[in-house]
Amino acid sequence: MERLGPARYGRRMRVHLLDVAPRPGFKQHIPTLTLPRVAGCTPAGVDVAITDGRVEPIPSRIEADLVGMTFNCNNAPHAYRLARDLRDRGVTVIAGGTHATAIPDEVLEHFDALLTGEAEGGAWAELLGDFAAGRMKERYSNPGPPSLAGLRPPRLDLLSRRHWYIDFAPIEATRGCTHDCSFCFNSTIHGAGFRTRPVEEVVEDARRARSRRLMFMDDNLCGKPGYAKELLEALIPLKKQLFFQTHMLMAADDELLRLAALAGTRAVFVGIESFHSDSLSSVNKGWNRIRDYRRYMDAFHAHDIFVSGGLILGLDHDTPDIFDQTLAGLNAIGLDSAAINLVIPYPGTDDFRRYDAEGRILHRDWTRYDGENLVVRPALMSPEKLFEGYHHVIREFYRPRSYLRRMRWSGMPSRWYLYAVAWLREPRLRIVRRGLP
Ligand code: B12
Ligand code: SF4
Repeated sequence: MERLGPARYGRRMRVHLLDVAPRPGFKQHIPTLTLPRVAGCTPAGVDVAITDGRVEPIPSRIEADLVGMTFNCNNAPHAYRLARDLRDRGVTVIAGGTHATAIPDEVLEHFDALLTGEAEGGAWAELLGDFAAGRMKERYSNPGPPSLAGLRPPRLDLLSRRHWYIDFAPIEATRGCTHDCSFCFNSTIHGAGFRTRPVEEVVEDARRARSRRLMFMDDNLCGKPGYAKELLEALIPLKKQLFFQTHMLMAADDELLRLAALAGTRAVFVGIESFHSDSLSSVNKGWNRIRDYRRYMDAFHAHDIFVSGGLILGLDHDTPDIFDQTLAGLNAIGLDSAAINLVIPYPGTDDFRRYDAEGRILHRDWTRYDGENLVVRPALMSPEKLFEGYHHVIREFYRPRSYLRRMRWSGMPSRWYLYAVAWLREPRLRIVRRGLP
């Protein structure tokens, strides 16, 4: 790896990486992989520190030559303010990550430079090299998605140990997805296509992990069933517990489920999205077939795998019936836990451009682009009806009686703790009176 010399300062360059959040929350978080990965591909000779704003306060004085920030859309306004303060104090501030990749022109108004796409592959090293030589440009990116073979280990050692993280080791095996759902950010960050890491390198990371519980940060671990089977089989001897995101179609492959169970899979997150087939087709997810949901859930449960599902309310074919339809559907398939969100077209996506062209974007307050607030005018109901129905679905789904009924029905008594954790941590249970613009 390239080494950066002390040419500019007469000492080692200091880089501080920040995961921006307005304030640390009270709940524990899963350790992030994003900034440890960026730190991992930082050239030798540079001192790197990480502050994860979700779990620790961002220091009021940062002693660094260069600050690199990552942030989601809803934390962007806070990141912009922070960048302005740091730049006023003479610190060079650069941005990276999903939001910066999606709308670079807006982000660049607040930062000295930005890196779009992934840090590996040379782009980050080039930025730092140019900065050290006093010739930093405004924009950096790789010519194409970098290879995932031989990635340097993520600097998880830089995450603060004093703060609240759940006992999980973050890990990744793939990037990208084999699908192209219109609301998803995947192709924006990773480009089209699905890349996999060599199985032996993932297994080595799993072996070295400090926790027994592995949380895969992949978008769709089972996007390529052949690769997933090879990986899961290789993980069996490690006797770890696995948690990952996958598509529903995984449950159609019994061999895959069997290997997942043997490898120690405890829970998966799947995109259910909707119980309305036209709404599914409208977001390019017509391949999710509602008639198969129940069969798939039974298959996951038969292997003792807890299933959390993502749902979106307010899609373009949703009428006011969607709320009861969704609740009936959720109870009928026996989904264990759910992340129920309102439609959020993230700026920079085709969905955003379409809603904008139709004059349906209600506001551009990025802090409210979090799935709990209304962002677009629904097509077939009033915004008030959608907001009310959204809260109704959450209240009913998490009503202790219906929750316990689904828990008994799944036939997984050994997984009681996952139900308890999912219920207690569900942020959407805060039934708040906000969200209408
Ligand atoms: C795993 C994951 C989670 C996990 C864990 C998050 C964590 N602890 O880090 C969980 C389940 C908790 C989660 C929750 C949420 N998530 Co999430 N999540 C992801 C996912 C699938 C992968 C992220 C990841 O770790 N990738 C692996 C790392 C290595 O890659 P990376 O983050 O892209 O970083 C690389 C590059 O982007 C770049 N880079 C990134 N930052 C920087 C900074 C600098 C300075 C540089 C140089 C480079 C750089 O270099 C890195 C290495 O290559 C992404 C989808 C995706 N493909 O990005 C969504 C995603 C990031 N999540 C998203 C959202 C909306 C959420 C939630 C708000 C959902 C909700 N409504 O509750 C919450 C809030 C989380 C929070 N408060 O932080 C959105 C963000 C959209 C946006 N622009 O705002 C995404 C993009 C999914 C989507 N909808 O398409 N998430
Ligand atoms: S299947 Fe999931 S990860 Fe893949 S494109 Fe669709 S929403 Fe994104």
